Amino acid sequence: MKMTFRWYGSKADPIPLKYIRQIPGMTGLMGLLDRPAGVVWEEEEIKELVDEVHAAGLELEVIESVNVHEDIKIGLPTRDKYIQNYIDTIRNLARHGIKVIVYNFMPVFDWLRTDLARVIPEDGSNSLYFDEKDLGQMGPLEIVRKTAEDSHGFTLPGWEPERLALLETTLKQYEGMTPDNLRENYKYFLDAVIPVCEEVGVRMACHPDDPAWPIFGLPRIAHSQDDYDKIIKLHDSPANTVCLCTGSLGSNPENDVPAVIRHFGEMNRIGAMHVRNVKYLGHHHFREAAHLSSTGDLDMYAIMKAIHDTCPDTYVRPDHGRMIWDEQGRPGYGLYDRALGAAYLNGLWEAIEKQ
Ligand SMILES: [Mn+2]
Repeated sequence: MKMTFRWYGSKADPIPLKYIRQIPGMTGLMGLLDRPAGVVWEEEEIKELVDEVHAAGLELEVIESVNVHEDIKIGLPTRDKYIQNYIDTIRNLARHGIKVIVYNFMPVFDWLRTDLARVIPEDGSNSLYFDEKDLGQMGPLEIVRKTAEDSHGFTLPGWEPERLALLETTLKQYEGMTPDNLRENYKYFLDAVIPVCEEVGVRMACHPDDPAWPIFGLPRIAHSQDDYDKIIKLHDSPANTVCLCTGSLGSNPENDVPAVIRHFGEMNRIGAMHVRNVKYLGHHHFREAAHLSSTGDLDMYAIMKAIHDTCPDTYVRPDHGRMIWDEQGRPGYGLYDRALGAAYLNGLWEAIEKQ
């Protein structure tokens, strides 16, 4: 296992790399460049990021949030241009040592929450929260506006202003699209990019829908083991993999997360892991919890054991943390609770290794 940390870059992330380096067992980052979907990530800017990370004594082998342009998901004629840009980005990333690209194929919405700073009554910290009942009163446009207001001036991945301006139009373009239609468009994309990945030694890792069920009537095709079996078959290759996010899949109690890890781990189809815990509060109602098993409803030991047994060399990062100790920052991406999460996951790993 390579323990890593999501980092938004020195211009956008208040957490200095030297702090990340000081988390015990931290080997590298899952980094990103804040670029709108559809553009080419240029070599110069990739090199600058990689050099900066290496200078801090960390690795950069995983890049996240290379977002797929909506025209590709909708299947518009303009998609070929954006797919070519995606291919150019893959080649540029590979030239600078990137081994895994984490992305998603969710229509319109990346992850969705109804509250970004819900106070946890037990300890006074706060975390990301979702209650489907709250969506009933808010339409898609309202929820997006609220998310932007709640995010302390940061741009959340998937909620870039460029995309939000077009939200109404984009929602209309998805009207009538079925999951099978979306999968056809997904196959068109994978058929173009996966051969390039094979050639340059990069693995694409698809992040699950979060939360793990359909929202706003949009087709969503990545929130269960069955869904991922279908995705992998769309273009069968070791380069077509899953970014197995325990908190996203685990938001739906019907997903047996350790079993899903074992299933895809044994197939060598896990490109990267996001590991975090969730607390169920009711039907389609949850909040994010500390990583410790007893603070939520996922069995973190069983999760780490499944990684250990089936994909021990994969990249892992602690996912969203709570905001604790009065830290101000990007919701879900503070330093303190994610550092605690990494330490806890490393502790589980050491115990499993020594058993
Ligand atoms: Mn995740």
